[in-house]
Order: sequence, then structure tokens, then C-alpha cells
Amino acid sequence: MSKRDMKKILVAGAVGQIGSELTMALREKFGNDNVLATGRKTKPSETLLNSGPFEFIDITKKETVEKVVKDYDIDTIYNMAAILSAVGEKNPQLCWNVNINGLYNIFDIALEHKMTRVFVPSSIAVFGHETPKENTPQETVLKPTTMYGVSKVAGELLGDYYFKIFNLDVRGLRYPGIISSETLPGGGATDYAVEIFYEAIKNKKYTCFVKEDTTLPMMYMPDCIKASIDLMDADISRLKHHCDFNLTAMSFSAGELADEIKKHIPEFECKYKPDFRQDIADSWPSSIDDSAAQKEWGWKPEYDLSAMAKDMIKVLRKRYEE
Ligand code: AKB
Repeated sequence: MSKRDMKKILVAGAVGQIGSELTMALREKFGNDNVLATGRKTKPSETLLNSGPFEFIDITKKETVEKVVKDYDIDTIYNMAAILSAVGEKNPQLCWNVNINGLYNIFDIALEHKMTRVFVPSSIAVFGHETPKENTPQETVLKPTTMYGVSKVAGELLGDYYFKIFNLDVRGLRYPGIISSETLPGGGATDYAVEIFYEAIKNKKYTCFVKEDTTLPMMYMPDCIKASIDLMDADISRLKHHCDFNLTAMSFSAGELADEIKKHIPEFECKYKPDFRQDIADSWPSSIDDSAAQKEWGWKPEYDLSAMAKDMIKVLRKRYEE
């Protein structure tokens, strides 16, 4: 393998919900020393720390990223550092700064250092009230009503611009809500779909912050990791899209999720007390057409609602009940 073919990957946001599991999957695939995990402030887990290199950086401070890129001879970046929807509505300026100014730094550095590839996640948050809600098409109206959504639309366009004008190979997916058992999500409108499992196991009850009939597209973490790695492995000649692939695995309402959990924990009770996150959820689609991802790089999820719930409950029971 020539030096140029060897991947030296930087994961920004490696302490977060997706970053933490993605880093471990990348270390498994490319070797522990070839994947640099980075975070801004939060203490990394022992698993992250003990399995490979870790550094603190702040993507809004270009020099901190540049330093590790040089020190570790990085040629690929997964930029998982982001402010999510609910936190973004509380602090729109911070959201713009991290999601856009930070991203701009990542693209600039990737270009300056002639990187082979950059991964930038987008989200169902790019859609808004004017977008068709059911089976949302790949090409459609992008008029989000949250700062997070605005930053994600701008991020997709910026990535496509860097690809078209500078030939930088940027790729990205519109993640639905991601459900996982390792690291808690950091302040999104879909967090209820994770919290509900922890509360069902620990307390047998949960007060959900969206209405019972709120239906959103979702995905279990193993599928999210698979999608994020498969897209980066895809043959570029097959890609008609780059930074904006629609992606989904399942869609269910909060009530349907509670009913699924009750199959495993019959005494579980779910109440509904919508807060400001209801408005955010209401502006997003309830199901997604991801046929472009299927066609261009072979996307196919493995987990549906019942397989995901079964696995989540098994993992959390082992952690909290045994
Ligand atoms: C959020 O709820 O903000 C995220 C997302 C759907 O991008 N989970």
C-alpha cells in the first residue's frame, strides 16, 4: 500500500453520540493508531482513550485543527462536531459558529492539506413545513425553520461548492433521528427516542416531550455507522449526489415506540408533555425516500423498529439490571 493510500483519519466530535461509536468502528477497520479521536471539552470515555490517539481541538479555532492535521499526517476527516437542533434554538449564534464557521475551517484545511476525503453529516432538519412530509423526495423544498436546519442546508451547499469548484471529495448524509445505547445524544429534537429506553429500563416510566402521534424517520446506530462508512467507500464515479443523501431506516410515532417497549416491559408507562421541541419535530418529515442512496452506493438498513427495540433493551438491561 502506498503512503497516499493509507488512511489517517481525524474524527472531530468523537466524544459525541455518533462520533464515539464511529471512531471505534473506524479503528476496527483501519487500525487504532490510524484514527485520531478529537473532542472540544467533554472528557472522553476510557474506551476511546485506551484504544487510540485522542486530542482536544475546537473546530471554530482553525489553528487547533491545523496542528493535529500536521502532527498526525491526516488525509481524511469525519466532521461529527455539531450543535444539534434543540440546543441550537437556545443558542443560535453558537449553532452557526460551530456548524458553519467550524465547517468552513474543516473544508479550508482539507483543501490546503490536499485531503482525499471529508465526511460532513447533514440531517432531516434541512426540511421544513413546506416540504412534502410523507416519503420526502431527494430533491425538494429546503426551507428549515430552525438555526440547526439553516446551518445544515448551508453546510450541504458549501460541501457541494467545494466539490464542484475545488474538487475536494466531500460526502454527506441527511441523518434521521439516531437511536443508540453507548453515548447519549447531545440536545436534539429526536432525543426522546433514546431517553425513553433508558427511563423504561431504570424507572419503568417516561414523560415524552413530543405528542404521542409525532412520527419521525429514525435509525439504529449500527446502520448509521454502516451508512457513514459505506458512503465514504463508495466509487465516486457512481455518485450523482455528494453532501445531501436522504437516508432512513424506519419511521414510527412516539406512541408506537412506547407500545414496542411495552412488549418487553409490560409495566412501562409513557406520558406526553410536549415542550418547545414539538415545534421542531412538527417541521420535519415523517418518512423519507432514500432511493438515491440505494441506487448510488447500495444503501440498505438492517434494523427495523422491532429489531432495534429488542437490541436496545437487551444492551441496557445488561448494563443496568445485571
Ligand atoms: C436532532 O434532533 O437535532 C438530530 C437530527 C435529526 O439531526 N438528532
